[in-house]
Amino acid sequence: PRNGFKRALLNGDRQVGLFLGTASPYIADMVAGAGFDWLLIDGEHGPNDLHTILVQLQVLAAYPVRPVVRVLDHDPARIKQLLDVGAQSLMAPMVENAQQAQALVRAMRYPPQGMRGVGTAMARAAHWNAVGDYFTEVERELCLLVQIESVTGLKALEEIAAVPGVDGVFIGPSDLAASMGHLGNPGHPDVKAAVADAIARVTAAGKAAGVFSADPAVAAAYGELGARFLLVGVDTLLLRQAAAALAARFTNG
Ligand code: 3PY
Repeated sequence: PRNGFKRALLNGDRQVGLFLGTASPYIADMVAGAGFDWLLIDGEHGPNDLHTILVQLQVLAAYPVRPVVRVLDHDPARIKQLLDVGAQSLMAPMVENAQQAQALVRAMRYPPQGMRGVGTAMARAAHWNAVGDYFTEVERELCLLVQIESVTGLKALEEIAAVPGVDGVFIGPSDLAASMGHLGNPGHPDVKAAVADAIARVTAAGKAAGVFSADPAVAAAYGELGARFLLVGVDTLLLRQAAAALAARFTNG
């Protein structure tokens, strides 16, 4: 099927999204209709495994919202399994040079362009086959977002963005803050300036820029600067904040 997330990025349409950090299909179901354009199933920091990711993808398939899976690491074997269960859009953390980006592209492609193995236990691919030829469609519809979130990565931004098969570059403010000596303070003015500069450079390179901020004003400002795919919140934080606010009404004073 067509990858609506990738099309939106190519069209220059803004995509506003939420982190799914709980590994829960119930939470995925609850927020799927909330009005976000995309949801990031967090396989890097969330307590996910292949099965929890698969179940969330199955739940989200019933909704127009577009799922993206953040991978644990760059392991081609894990990437192969995620693609085989039907993930169309992947986001890879901690990319610091063009070689790493190229390896991610190769992990997502069949030979001769890449090194993805050809499996037959492809439940979701079978679904793709129902509407077209999987091996042709997969080349067109798979989407790769790479994360730049270190000072080293920022230095190599242009070479990373230029890699064919990289559809978007996501700047990770929390890790970038840590890398810049401001651990825990992604709102530090130096970090915000570095993020703004990176958004401009990714956009100038002709690729879609993405970024996260749980502060809506900061997220909106990054959007004004040209970030095309935004993460504006995290399910875990929303639940924690709402629960704490409700409890406080009855326990404080
Ligand atoms: C970061 O901010 O470092 C991210 O990867 C997004 O949470």
